[in-house]
Amino acid sequence: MPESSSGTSGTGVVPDDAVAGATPPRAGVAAGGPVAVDRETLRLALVVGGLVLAVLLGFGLGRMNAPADPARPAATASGATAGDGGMHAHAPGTGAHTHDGASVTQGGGDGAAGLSITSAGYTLVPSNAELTAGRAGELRFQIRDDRRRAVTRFAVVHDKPMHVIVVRRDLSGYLHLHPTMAADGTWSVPLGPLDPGSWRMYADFTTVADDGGQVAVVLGADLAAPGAYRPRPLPAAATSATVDGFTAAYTGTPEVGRSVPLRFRVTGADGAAAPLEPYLGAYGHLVALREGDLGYLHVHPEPVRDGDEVTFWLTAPGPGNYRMFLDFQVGGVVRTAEFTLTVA
Ligand SMILES: [Cu+2]
Repeated sequence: MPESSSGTSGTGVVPDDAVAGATPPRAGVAAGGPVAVDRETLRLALVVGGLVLAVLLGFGLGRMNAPADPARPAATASGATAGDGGMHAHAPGTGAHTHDGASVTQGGGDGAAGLSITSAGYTLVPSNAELTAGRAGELRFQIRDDRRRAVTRFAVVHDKPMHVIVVRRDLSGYLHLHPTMAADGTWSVPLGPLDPGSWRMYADFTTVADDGGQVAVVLGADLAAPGAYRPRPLPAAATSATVDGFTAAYTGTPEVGRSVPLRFRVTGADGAAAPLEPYLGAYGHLVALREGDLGYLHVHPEPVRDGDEVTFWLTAPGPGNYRMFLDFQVGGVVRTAEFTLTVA
């Protein structure tokens, strides 16, 4: 079954705090300027400003009270719906997401996600930002809403309600984890021994609001594993990678700002196509992280294979180096092939 990829929430409900974007300009601005104004002019300016405000508010209220289109999801408190043509306000820092098929990019401004610990009214709160290098531990965190309450309603996307990526800042040591949630909204997952260094975690999830609206969010936070950190240089760019005797290779040339198909093929040691098994609702799962700021890219898989090939659609947000991580499953074992990609 085709499932919605994690970056395209079909409903695109706007969080309540998006209304902050509609804050009207302060009336006093109208009376500003270097020239001193007399009291009457100031009063007039305030009156005019007030009228303009009243008109703006009336317009906004009119929109809120407009008859609901039964084909659309219910309006949120901000009065915005997914069907208002992208003209509504978004909270600063809202990640890239989709409204009626049109991509709306906020915050980072270029389509990379996971650069912020708080976005779209949600905040990632790790319980243990410091880990002990070299010893197995546990990663625990909550997702809190804009009233500091732990969120407990999540949509299952790619077979899981929560996807966590952990990677060291030099883009080594990639882990793709699926924590479990306690009733109080605390997520936890065992974490194997980590090499010392500065690590980054991403929580990739879709919340479900009381009205059923869904918001797809990727939040990121730094984790520290104290110890002697020797960053590894990024391996050279390549379109094939070998892991445990399997070779994954792709064709396609990513471009800045344009969605381009990358077609992956996995072969076994004998050179024949490996019998890929569905994993996370697809025949592979691909994450790309940007060198320099560790911006996180959603990469959307085609739900069906094209012969032996699995296709992912990648939009490079800008030139630079990326590390791509392809999870695939053969014989019940999930492996990760890693590629360095240079986008000109
Ligand atoms: Cu996952």
